[in-house]
Amino acid sequence: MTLGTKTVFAMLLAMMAAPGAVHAAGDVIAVVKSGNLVLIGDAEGNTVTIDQAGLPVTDFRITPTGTTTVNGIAAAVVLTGVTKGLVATLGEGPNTLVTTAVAFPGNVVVKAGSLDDTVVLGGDIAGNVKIVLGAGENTFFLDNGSAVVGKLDVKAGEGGDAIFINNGATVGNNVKLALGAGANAVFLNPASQVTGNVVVKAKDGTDDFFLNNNAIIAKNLTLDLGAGGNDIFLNNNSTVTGSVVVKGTAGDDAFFLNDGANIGETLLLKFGAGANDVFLNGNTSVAGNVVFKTKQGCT
Ligand SMILES: [Ca+2]
Ligand SMILES: [Ca+2]
Repeated sequence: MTLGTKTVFAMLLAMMAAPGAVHAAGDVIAVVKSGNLVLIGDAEGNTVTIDQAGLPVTDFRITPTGTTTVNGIAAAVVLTGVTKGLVATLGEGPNTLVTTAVAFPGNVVVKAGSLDDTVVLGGDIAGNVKIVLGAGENTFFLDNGSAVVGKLDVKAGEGGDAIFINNGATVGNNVKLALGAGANAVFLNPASQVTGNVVVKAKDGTDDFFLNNNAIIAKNLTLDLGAGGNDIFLNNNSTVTGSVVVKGTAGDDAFFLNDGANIGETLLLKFGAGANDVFLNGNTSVAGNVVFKTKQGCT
């Protein structure tokens, strides 16, 4: 489609008449409902931070950044009476939601749209965490030293997503990451701990999984990574107390059990076709059986 000079001029006039439509600010409604802190974003990108610095335990401060407003104003809002968790529905994006040193007594649920969203959870969550990020290149961080007492579920669609359980962070129950197609990356960073199972599902695309130094998974690790050249690293002195099952299909997959890493039960690698590599390095241990299944190629 080509636009005539008159049409373009008319559009420019319309834009000048309604500057808000050109640089729409994006507003987040923040309320407390049934003990939950409820955030409702709009169709624009919304950026907000939540903290409790200097506030009573049931009070939360929501601070907008950039062009975002909260309840129509470009300044922090403090809400009181939060006795449960957080329900944030951010709408279309790109959205950024950050919590800093918060303590939520209940569950945290965050939903975002089809663009690139970022969610950073810092603090302690006494319940479960469910993060639904839609399509796009999404990023989720459980920040350093943060704690989720219950389960952690992250769902994302097409697009390369990155999930970080950062240094010393803990999850008290199962971690389930369903990341869809795209080049996804999952990091359980140094000294992080998951008390339950860790299950990662991905589709087409090159996926990477890192259980980094001294990180611990107290039950089983299951990686179902689909096609693409997937790389899996269980790095130095990391531990999976239960079994490790890794499934790939087409593509060159690589599995590394690095120095001092140990697996308490079975290691099962089903890599499908491709030039797959398996490295069991020095001082590593697998207490159960090691089973490697592939259609072709192995070094
Ligand atoms: Ca939004
Ligand atoms: Ca998204």
